Amino acid sequence: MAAKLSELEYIKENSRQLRGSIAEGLADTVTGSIAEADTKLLKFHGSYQQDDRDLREERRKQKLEPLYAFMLRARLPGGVVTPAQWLVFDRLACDYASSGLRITTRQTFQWHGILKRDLKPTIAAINHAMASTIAACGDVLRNVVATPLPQQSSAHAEAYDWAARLSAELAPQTTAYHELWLDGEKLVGEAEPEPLYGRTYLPRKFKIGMAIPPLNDIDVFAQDLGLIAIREGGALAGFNLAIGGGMGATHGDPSTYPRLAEVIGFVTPGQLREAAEQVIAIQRDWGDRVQRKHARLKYTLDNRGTDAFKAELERRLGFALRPARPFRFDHNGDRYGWLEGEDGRWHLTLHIESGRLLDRGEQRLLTGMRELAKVHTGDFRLTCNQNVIVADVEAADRARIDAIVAAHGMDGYRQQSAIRRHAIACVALPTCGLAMAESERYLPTILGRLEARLEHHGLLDAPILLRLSGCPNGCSRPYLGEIALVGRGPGRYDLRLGADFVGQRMNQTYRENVDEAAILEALDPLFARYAAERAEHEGFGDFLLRSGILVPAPARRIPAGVVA
Ligand code: SRM
Ligand code: SF4
Repeated sequence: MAAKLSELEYIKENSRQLRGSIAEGLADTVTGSIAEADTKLLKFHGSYQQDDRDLREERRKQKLEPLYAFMLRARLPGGVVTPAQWLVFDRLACDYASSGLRITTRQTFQWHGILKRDLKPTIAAINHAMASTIAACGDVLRNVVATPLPQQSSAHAEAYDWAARLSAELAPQTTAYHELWLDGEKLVGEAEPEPLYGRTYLPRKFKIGMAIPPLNDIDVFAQDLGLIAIREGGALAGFNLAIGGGMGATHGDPSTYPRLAEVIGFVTPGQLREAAEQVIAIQRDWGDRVQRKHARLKYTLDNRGTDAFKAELERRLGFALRPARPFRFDHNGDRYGWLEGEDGRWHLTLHIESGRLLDRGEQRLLTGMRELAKVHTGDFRLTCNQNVIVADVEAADRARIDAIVAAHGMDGYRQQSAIRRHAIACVALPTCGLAMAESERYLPTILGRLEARLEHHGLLDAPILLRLSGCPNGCSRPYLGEIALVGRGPGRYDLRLGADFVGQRMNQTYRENVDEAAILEALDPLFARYAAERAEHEGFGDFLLRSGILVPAPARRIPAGVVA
């Protein structure tokens, strides 16, 4: 007898292409929430129902329902935002959201704390600004991420265009989005067909990211489908395909695990769209629809075999993938400060702690970015390290931009310790329903304590990659941090160590379920040895392995095609 499909498969199947009873739920003024099944469908429209977890207990005591509000996520391929869009997004943050604008680890914006009655005007305003929230969440292809400097060279620009094209062309086709949020015509009768996704969409979320070597600033091996742009003689020759990356895991369940994507071959730009679509289609047909925990592409590959998947891909494509081309990554962080493109125009990368744009004391990030948007003639690029690039600036405008940056306390990248500049933290409490421990709110505290230890050992300039996640789902891609804290419970984390600084080796658990004192106690002697024994330019993670402090963990899969 066939195993019973997961509940969500039935919800999708019966949703009339993602409509469910969302419209009725939005109109119900008795509660701040919508029906449970509709919360699942709402994700496909780019929104999560949440409640303020700081207030849960208090409201329960007062016999009030939880303080429901909605998180909204934009779909911004490659993280590109025009100044006009920025001003709209900023106004929405001020009018409707509770905690400013939040740049995510997939280079887009989130707004938190939007009340049910404000959801429709907010989504409508985002669309009027020529952006969307469709498929920013849900079991579909999510926001396609790409190395965020398209103007740096013509090959960069071309690669970015491909990322934007995939994002647009492989998005769901349902008219439910227009109907619900943009007063589009109401569907009568049968739902329209979804050519790629069918009635039940994908078994699970699907992520595509494009990196342009030597920069792996999007963590290409953490994607379901990673595209490694290959430039030859300055021109874009095509893309290596890397499949099956993913970070999510569940504590205590070894059948779930983070996994790096494997390089399976090379396609020309002309073959890319078809190859990407067929990878998604095979995952649609082969992915596990019984256990959502095992539904990502990484598990499909480990269950069916990567060779079998590749053979099926080539069969459906009608051509063989070419052998992967050599590539080399040298970095997966952002490069701060000014950088000149091939065309003589300039790009300024600013550090935004945890991607949170808010006005706090001297640091008036929300206001500062608004002032920049009022005068900037290029555009903005959000990065997968939660930062922002003021892109495409004429040399003559640099001083004016610098003055606004300094006036609003946004020039921290000039003075901050290297560990601070490279730290990433997921949102976690109070909005994330899955958080087991603090992350974004804890980052400033743990950074201060780590900086004190690093300073003691003369390591303030060592660019150690720190990543914090409030649970093992891994939204800050913690398994690729040289130091990572993965939440276990209030104030308790797994301490993981030993990733490289290029996103090609995962870390391993060094201490399980420990508190801050134990974390600092474990790290201090390692910092001492690193300071005394490291080789020139040797990263902290690499040092821990070379010195024998850590033994290499058996890799599930080694990304092939890497030039050592
Ligand atoms: Fe994530 C679920 C936030 C990037 C793996 N993620 C969530 C939810 C929606 C919680 C939920 O399901 O109720 C979090 C909302 C928190 C909040 O209050 O905003 C959340 N994820 C985020 C963001 C905002 C983290 C951040 O601090 O920036 C990132 C939004 C990205 C975007 O713009 O689309 C974010 N999430 C990631 C990444 C990193 C990446 O994609 O590069 C990962 C690891 C890569 C991967 O997908 O494997 C990631 N998020 C997850 C998972 C684990 C999925 C799995 O395969 O097991 C969950 C849980 C789930 O899907 O069930 C999750
Ligand atoms: Fe929430 Fe966990 Fe993702 Fe952090 S890693 S945002 S706690 S789901």
